[in-house]
Amino acid sequence: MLKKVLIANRGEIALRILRACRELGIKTVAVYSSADSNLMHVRLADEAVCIGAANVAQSYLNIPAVISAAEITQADAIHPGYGFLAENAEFAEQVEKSGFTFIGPSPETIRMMGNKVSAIQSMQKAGIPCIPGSNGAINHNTDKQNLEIAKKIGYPVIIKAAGGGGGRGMRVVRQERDLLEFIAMTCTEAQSAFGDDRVYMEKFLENPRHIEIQVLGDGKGKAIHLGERDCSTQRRHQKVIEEAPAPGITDKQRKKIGQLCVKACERIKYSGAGTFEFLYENGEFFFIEMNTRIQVEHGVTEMITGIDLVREQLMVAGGAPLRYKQDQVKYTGHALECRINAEDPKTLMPSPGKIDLFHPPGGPGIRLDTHIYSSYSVPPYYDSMIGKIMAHGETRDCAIARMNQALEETIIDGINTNIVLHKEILADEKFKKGGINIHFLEKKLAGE
Ligand code: MV4
Repeated sequence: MLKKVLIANRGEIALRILRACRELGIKTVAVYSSADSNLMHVRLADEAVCIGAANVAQSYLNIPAVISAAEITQADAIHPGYGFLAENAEFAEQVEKSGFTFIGPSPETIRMMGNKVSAIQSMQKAGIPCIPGSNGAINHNTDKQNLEIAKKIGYPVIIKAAGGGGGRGMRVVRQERDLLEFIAMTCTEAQSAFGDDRVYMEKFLENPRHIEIQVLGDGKGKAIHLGERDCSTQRRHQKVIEEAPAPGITDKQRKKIGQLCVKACERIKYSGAGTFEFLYENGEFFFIEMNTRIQVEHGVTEMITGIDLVREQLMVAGGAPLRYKQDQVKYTGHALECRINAEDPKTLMPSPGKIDLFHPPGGPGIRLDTHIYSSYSVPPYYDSMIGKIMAHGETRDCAIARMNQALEETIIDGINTNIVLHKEILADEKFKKGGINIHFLEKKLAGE
């Protein structure tokens, strides 16, 4: 079992990891930037090390500084959380070369999934349904070949950067006369953004939902899935609300796609928590990417399954087997998550500053994951997400009612937040009905 874990992150997820460590009797090391000495988990950790300046390049992305902190505190493992270094294969490799356990899959798996072309090829081989497309990079094709591929797929098509993901480096092509120019532009942008000019082509799905499958692997060839989450409520590729289960997905569909993901994980001896991202349209799942980290929205899965995903990450990294067999994974009720951001809900501009008063929501079925407290100052240097309110209930309607009340109870004075936006979404008839697609929120905000 792990004895001491260094938490290479900040904010609510750092606190979440600290809590899981405490439950397992694992000592904790917080690392923080000079702008973050007021963080709650820094106060609570057994040890804390300042690793650099406010700028992320000098602190949370500073690989030598993080590894040095693990060395001086004699930690035996590093949990990267999400964002920052969580999906950096180079980091995972250096962590292991320095003699520490990386809490996550192998550097090879992270690298393979980081390149979307190799991720799709590997998952297609493993039997995961993928979007009809070029089956690989198209950079070295002739113009004629690319025109033929697009014609065969059928317009509209989308050109995506192999090094992209999360909505970066993509371009939709609606007519043949734009194809070659748009491929060239996407290549140029991909080279400057990701240092890799490889691009690939897929059929463009007009109105999909974003549904993802949570998995856990023991790193030795055994894996389970924990069902799906619907993350379709997003704006500018930032998720706003997530829920589980996905409205309208049947037990039969869940079982089928879940089993395919498990098989793929077992094949690559996946270790730890992971997520298969799918677009879902007309009753079909299409793989787009795999995330090799714990995700922001993991809590909704925890609420409906009762399984602590961060504890499982720590246990598996310590060499323990998975605590659950697939038939022990049971789903109860419905859960929603509202991401609370320190931002102006109209302009989307970040709203850092001092929180004069914070009053958390509570009551049956409510979970709040946040690091904020009254008098905490939200620094301007990092992501604006300051917490997540989750609501669980027997039914989706019950979970929504509980979430409405939780949003009503929450007081965050001194900064702007997107709580008003959440209230508007929950009151929307289309949202209440369930099963909205990825364009719902942007259309709603545009007044459509
Ligand atoms: C797509 C797509 C439609 N067709 N691929 C955006 C983020 C990245 N993970 C993949 N993305 C998309 N890929 C095909 N073939 C539409 C999107 C997309 C999207 C996907 C998930 C959640 C929100 C989105 C918002 C805009 C576009």
